Amino acid sequence: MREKVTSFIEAYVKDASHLRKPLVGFADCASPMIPELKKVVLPGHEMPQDILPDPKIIISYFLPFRKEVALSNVSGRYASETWKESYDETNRLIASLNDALVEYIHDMGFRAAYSKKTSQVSKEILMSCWSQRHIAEIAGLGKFGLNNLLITRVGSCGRFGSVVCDLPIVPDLPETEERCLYKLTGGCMKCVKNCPVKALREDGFLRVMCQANEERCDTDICGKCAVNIPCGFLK
Ligand code: B12
Repeated sequence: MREKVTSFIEAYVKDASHLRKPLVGFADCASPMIPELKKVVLPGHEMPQDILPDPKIIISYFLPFRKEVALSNVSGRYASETWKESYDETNRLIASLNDALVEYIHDMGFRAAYSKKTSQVSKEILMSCWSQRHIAEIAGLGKFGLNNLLITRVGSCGRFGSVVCDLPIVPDLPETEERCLYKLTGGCMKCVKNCPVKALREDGFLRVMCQANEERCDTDICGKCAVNIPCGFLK
């Protein structure tokens, strides 16, 4: 089952020229880390059972960008055209992949659904009621770095999606290996230096400041903290 789901996701995105091979992880819906999300993210964070009755597994996937996408966004104050296009294209792909994956799981005789609450709650509450990064962390896909992004074994430059299901799959465990150089050595801080508005700091991330910059870009993006950093691409 695990291989079937992974192959399905790989095949679905293989023609997307801005992406590399995806990573797929499987989170246990019974993990004690899941109820914690109501504390670490928002009290209104959805539980898997809010999405699907009697859920077993959350399929979490990472769609890593190709190096060219990241390289296009290194210089300049705002996001490059290629970065913006890749952002939009990947968001569309995540939506259609989720629908296709749900149908594929139904055809196998199982149930599946996904959260519709993945956008930020509002302009004031810059968090969502389904935090893809936290779900991916529980699914063993990576660990948070100083750049506030989840660093997977292939890097942090890319986007996450997820689907809740009742497939009989043995879940993955959260990773223990740190990949953030700052956390490992106290050095690097390239992501902090890249932030054009100093929203990303050694002592934390000011999401309102980050968002304000993005509004000025007239987009929902900037992404300078995700490019030209050692953890962007690891394999
Ligand atoms: C709201 C939002 C924003 C807001 C606020 C960002 C934020 N950090 O919350 C704004 C508009 C500013 C934004 C900006 C960006 N975003 Co955004 N955003 C989201 C969204 C919709 C919800 C995020 C959320 O709920 N966060 C919950 C809060 C509690 O989490 P948090 O702030 O990260 O804080 C936790 C972690 O820091 C964690 N943590 C645990 N251990 C450790 C250890 C260390 C050292 C640190 C620092 C933190 C940490 O603890 C904190 C509390 O729980 C998600 C999609 C989704 N549904 O998940 C995408 C998402 C997080 N964004 C993403 C991206 C790529 C970006 C940008 C690079 C812009 C772009 N697309 O080019 C920037 C990066 C900013 C940054 N460095 O964080 C990706 C992240 C991919 C990745 N590899 O991690 C996501 C997951 C979208 C996706 N589908 O893939 N985003």
